[in-house]
Amino acid sequence: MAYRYRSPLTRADVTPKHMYVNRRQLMAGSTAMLGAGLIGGRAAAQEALEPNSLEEITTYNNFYEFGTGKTDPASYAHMLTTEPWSIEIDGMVDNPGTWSMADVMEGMTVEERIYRLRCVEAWSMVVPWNGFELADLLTRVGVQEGARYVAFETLMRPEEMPGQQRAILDWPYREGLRLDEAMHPLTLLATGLYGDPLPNQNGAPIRLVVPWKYGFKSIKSIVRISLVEEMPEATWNMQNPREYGFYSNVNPNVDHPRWSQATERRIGGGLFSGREPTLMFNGYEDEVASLYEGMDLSVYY
Ligand SMILES: Nc1nc2c(c(=O)[nH]1)N[C@H]1C(S)=C(S)[C@@H](COP(=O)(O)O)O[C@H]1N2
Ligand SMILES: [Mo]
Repeated sequence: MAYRYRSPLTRADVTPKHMYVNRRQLMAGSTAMLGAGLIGGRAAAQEALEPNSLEEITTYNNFYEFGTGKTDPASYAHMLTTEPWSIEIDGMVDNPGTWSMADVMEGMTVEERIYRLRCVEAWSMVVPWNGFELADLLTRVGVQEGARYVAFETLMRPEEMPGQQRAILDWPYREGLRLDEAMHPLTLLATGLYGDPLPNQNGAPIRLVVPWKYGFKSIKSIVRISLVEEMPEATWNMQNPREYGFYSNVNPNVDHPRWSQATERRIGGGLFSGREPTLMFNGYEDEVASLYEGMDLSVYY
């Protein structure tokens, strides 16, 4: 287990589900398990993920709707109106329609999860997201028999997103997951970070977070979620299928055609810190490797 939930004691508005889980386990007197380095079957000696600062997380971004530079989103994303916001949920679902943010959030428990974010450009960050499992929303929506993929779309609004005034990408930004990936408990819909609402440059008001995949799979400012039978179009995959596969699982053994994926540069790591080795599935191998059993990951990259 290469990630852990971290105490949000200073972030009072987040429901820290993991805290009561751990406390309950401790109260059950699992001293023997602790001694053996196990809590609830998971390694206690797991690496602590120290999050990047809010400053780092909000000033070094990829959000091409606001330009291709790393600081463009911080400069221009304030132009985006995020209220009111609604999500079109359609395709093979029992309850299709226009869901307001209030509808989406109803009954959802927002918790904090600290995840690694590994960009395909070989830099990385650690981000304390606030969100809920995509699976919880999909369950409420009612996924119908025959649905095999989930497709996502970002807002198309060139007057507020200057990058969309140019054909940098085939707008709107689109992404897709296989249904089992979408239902995986690590897959989040994030609505905040560091206990506050999501800053626009990070994908307000709601964005996907899939921690074992390269950052570009984590689509921002979502306005449409469709349950479909066929593998959906994904922006970077369409743009350059040789460089960006549909799966885009973090994999140090499969290089990008133009650079190595074996290591990464941690943003904010300091001038003298070296590159770190990239971990299989970004460190979430124990949790997600089974999704890809029997697949040749150099073919399905
Ligand atoms: N709509 C949209 N979503 C997007 C992108 C984008 O350009 N447009 N960039 C992706 C890429 S390449 C990365 S690395 C992450 C960055 O997320 P962050 O800015 O919150 O760190 O967002 C992803 N989601
Ligand atoms: Mo990225």
